Amino acid sequence: MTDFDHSSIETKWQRIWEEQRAFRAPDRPEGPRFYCLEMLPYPSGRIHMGHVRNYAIGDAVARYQLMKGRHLMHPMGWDSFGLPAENAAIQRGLHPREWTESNIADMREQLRRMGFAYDWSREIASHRPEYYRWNQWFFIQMHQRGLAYRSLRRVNWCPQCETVLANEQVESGACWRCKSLVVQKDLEQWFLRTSRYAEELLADLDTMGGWPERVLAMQRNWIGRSEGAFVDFAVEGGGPPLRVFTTRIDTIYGATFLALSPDHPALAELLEGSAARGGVEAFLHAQKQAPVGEKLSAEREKEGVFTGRHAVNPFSLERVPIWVANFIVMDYGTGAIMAVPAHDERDFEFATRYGLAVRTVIAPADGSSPAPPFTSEEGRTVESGPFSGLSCAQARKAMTEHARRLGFGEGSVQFRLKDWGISRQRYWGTPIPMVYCARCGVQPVPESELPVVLPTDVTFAGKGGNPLAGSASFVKARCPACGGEARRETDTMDTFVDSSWYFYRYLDPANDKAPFSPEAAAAWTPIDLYIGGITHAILHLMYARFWSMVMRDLGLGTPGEPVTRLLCQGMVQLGGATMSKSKGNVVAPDEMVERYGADVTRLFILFAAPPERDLEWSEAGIDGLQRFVRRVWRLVDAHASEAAGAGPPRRPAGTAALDLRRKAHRTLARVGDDIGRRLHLNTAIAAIMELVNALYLFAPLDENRSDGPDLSGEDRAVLRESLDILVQCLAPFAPHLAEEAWSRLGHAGLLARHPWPEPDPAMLEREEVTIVVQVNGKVRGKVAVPQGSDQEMVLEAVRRDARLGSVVFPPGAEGPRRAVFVPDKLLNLVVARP
Ligand code: ANZ
Ligand code: ZN
Repeated sequence: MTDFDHSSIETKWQRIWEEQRAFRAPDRPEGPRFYCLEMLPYPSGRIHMGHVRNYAIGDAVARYQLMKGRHLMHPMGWDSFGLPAENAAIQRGLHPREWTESNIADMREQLRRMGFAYDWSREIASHRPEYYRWNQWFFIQMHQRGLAYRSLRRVNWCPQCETVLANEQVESGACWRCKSLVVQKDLEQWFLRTSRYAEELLADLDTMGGWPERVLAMQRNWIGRSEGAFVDFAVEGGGPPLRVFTTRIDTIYGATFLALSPDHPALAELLEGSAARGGVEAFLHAQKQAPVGEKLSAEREKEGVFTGRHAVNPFSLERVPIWVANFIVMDYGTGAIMAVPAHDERDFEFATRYGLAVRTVIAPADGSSPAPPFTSEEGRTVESGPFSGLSCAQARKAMTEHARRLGFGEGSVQFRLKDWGISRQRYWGTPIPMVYCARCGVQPVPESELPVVLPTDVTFAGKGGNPLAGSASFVKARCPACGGEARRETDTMDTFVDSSWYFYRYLDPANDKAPFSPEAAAAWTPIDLYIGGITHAILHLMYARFWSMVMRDLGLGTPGEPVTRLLCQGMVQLGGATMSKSKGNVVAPDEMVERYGADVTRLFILFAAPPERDLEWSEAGIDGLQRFVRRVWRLVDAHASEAAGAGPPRRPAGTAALDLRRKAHRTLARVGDDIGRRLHLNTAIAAIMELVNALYLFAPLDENRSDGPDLSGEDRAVLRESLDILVQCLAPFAPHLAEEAWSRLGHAGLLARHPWPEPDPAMLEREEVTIVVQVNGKVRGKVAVPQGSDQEMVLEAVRRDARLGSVVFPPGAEGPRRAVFVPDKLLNLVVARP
């Protein structure tokens, strides 16, 4: 009897897999292939449990698909640009590159110790010039096509750190780092025109059946398509009209005031000569102190001020006051609204606060008269001149048409999806490959001069603005157009750029002529399965989809949609909160691997919960999984020699043997379906545990003997077959144990590349049972179905039954209204008579 020494066995197989290049993907797969992708980690220094979970899920699927005979693409890399490296540089005086490279080395080693089946020859890291030069190349392609442009945008600015802050870095109005008050500032920044693809990004969602419904909903919401209309309100006293965007033109007779964004460009002119000017300017000044961002604006208390001016409602010809209000954002619609307090929550709140008129123009369909605001569209227009008495939808159509005919409005579709601001005033990112020439303006760096490499003569102090601006050698450039002196752009790109296309680079990682070859992209994409956290459900996936569409239009051979099936794994939590360093509730995977081994750690994390669910960490279960691994090992160890001689089982065998065979083949079918189709890895492991129990019952181990019991030749053959199946089923979950057991059972060659066996259909057949069918309380017949059939299957048998079929599904009727089902026994139906 030998113990299972996880550390030597795991190292041994990791070495063999590597020597035999077991997980190398071919450049051009011939025949079926599977691209299994997991979100690449940020190299913070240590692998955490969230990573382990993500990668254990991916690895189980990858290994299964490889055994199923598919060519496997299963790469790994590093999302290695970003702020933490720069902060580490500030705090420890280490260059971000050194810090990053040393973290990558540590983390790669940790991943290797987990035994994940990666093709490490395809590893990429986004901070390396051979990678980020292609970010720059893409940027230039987009610039040429009008997809990259420069524009002013208001940003959150910390005057102390002299840097732009993302919305998440503003904590109750203060800088997250130095706590000084954040102000607003207008900065010239680079944008990518995601809006050009808004319609396609939205329309595709309807065809993406392999994505979780909640992610599709989040993406739909983020794109935020709204059908509505522009309406122009003439300004009393002259000047250009004010254009508003509304989705409810049907409520226009209830518009009692207009509200403009504090940033609305027409304000200056409106205020000229207005008595209210001083008050409005004080208000605008106060607003500038508040952080920007739509979400932040929505949460703020609604405040505003009257401009002293009026406009004219083009439908009712009524005079309405023009206000400025802090809940109107400039970058949606036109930055101006017609406010209808009777039918809109926000407008109602505002009107109540400032004593503005509330006029009801929609009456509920049910004849009731609720207190405003009545926001439902189930109603009819009232007090709406010639448009009264219409349904909301009819009114919208008629009013939009009326405005168009008279030239003061038109239908319009608006998207919430903004163009993507990619400028960051940081060092550790991809330099934006543009130069500024006093004579020729903004010029792209010629492709032959790429990459624009990050300079090394930069000091990291944490303030003083853009670090690249401090490097004289970097800033000084030649104008590509006139050859004169020019200044280099010192902003770097948002790190979401890096992760928008990395999965294509894996396919052709050494290419120095192009980001990747179109042939490689065509051969391997779309990605069959992408696994990662729900936290990336919106931005990362939206950008990745956008980038794929752009690349397709550049002729790079990529599909419009990069990912066929998406799995968002749940969070790993401790004490109800997501494990994170800042919360101090982290359990380090390396200690666990050291103590229990990679196989036990993987089994534990996969068995604890279904992949999509959050997982509450508890070490209570880990001993159980360690015992399970040892039980498997004892079984193999004890029976290896006697099983080794046995051939395949003949049919029929004795009852006990037949039961074991059935169990083994059903487990095999179950595990294959759970991994390949359902992605229910925890139930697959549970099924394997049951098979282990069955094996112990069939061939009990005597603790005092090192070998197994005496079995007949036929029983030995069955035992042997079941052990083989057990070990093969374990291979995706506990690959080291499985390889060792496989070789112990006398097989040559790697189990990792051994074909996944087909279950014997004869062993899957279930016994038939008879189900009594009652209809409206009376027994009307019986149907025979396989044991364990569910309600659907039994109903299907009822439908096909000559007599019962016409009773339960009479022509012209809807079928059963209610059903009570007792598995393997009874189906009780309530059927309406036609
Ligand atoms: C009048 C009205 C009456 C509105 C009513 C709604 C309900 P969605 O659906 O999100 O597209 N709006 C327009 N531009 C805005 C801006 N820049 N900032 C803040 N709010 C703005 O929302 C469209 C509605 O949001 C528009 O329709 C407008 O208010 C407001 F019973 O116009 B509505
Ligand atoms: Zn020039």
